[in-house]
Amino acid sequence: MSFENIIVEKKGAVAVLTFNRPQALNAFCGALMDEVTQAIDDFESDDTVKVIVITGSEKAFAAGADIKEMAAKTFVDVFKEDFITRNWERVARCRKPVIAAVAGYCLGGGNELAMMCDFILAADTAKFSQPEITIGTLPGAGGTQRLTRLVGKSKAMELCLTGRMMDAKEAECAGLVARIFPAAELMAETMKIAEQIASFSPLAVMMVKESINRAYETTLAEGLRFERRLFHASFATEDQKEGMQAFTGKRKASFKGK
Ligand code: DAK
Repeated sequence: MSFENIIVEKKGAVAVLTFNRPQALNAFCGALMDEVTQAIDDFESDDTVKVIVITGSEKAFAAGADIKEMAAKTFVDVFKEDFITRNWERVARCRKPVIAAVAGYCLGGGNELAMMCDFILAADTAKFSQPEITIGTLPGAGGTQRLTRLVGKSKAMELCLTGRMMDAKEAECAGLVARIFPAAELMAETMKIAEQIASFSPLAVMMVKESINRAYETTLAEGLRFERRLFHASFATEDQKEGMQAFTGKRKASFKGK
């Protein structure tokens, strides 16, 4: 499939998906989200892709869902067609690690999509907000839920009720962002981190991802049991044998995903 609103590149084991709708600051129209869904499907079924990076431009990761596309819709329209639910959750269901590399505006649905990724790396120019309140609505793709889990009730409430923008430093202190880099170094640093993750056992990587995500869905006792079972299961893989033998033999491990 050829894409009009995103650019997809493979750099070794890392697939990079770049939003490419500069005329609208990468606002997410339906066509763009369909392309994101298709691209993630493609990456997921390609065994040579180990890690996915999602990014935008220097000016904007994404300025949110496309307001012009949404503006005239009625309640009946959005309710009947289950508005944009169909193609919005694919990133959150991806089993491979997904990193958001964010520079510039990361607003509304843009921030919600970044939060569906496994972690966010930010340029020092990044600005985050949930501005839906300023246009008479509220976050619709997890903003009130994922943001609250990441930054806590008080800050999520203040951000969603005022719609104000938060800079990268504040976002890092609050727990939304994992690390910050100078804007000019964002992609190089992101690729280094992605390549490092891609060099590990893809099975262990998937297990880590499943286990951490389980922490959001269950009690501590259940989560610990889940982690223990996955830990035990990792001993059924060749990669665990290879990793531990390589350590003992003082050589670099070569993981096969088996
Ligand atoms: N939608 C459509 N066009 C947008 C846009 C957006 N969100 N953001 C910017 N643009 C367009 C502008 O209209 C302008 O187009 P032209 O006028 O040149 O044709 C162009 O991008 C450049 O924008 P500006 O001229 O405004 O640029 P500035 O540098 O002056 O300002 C800005 C940048 C980011 C501060 C400003 O553009 C802005 O405030 N944008 C709107 C931000 C916003 O409110 N975003 C939240 C949208 S609501 C759901 C899933 C998701 C959602 C809901 C439901 N479900 C699964 C159910 C999400 C909702 C949202 O994200």
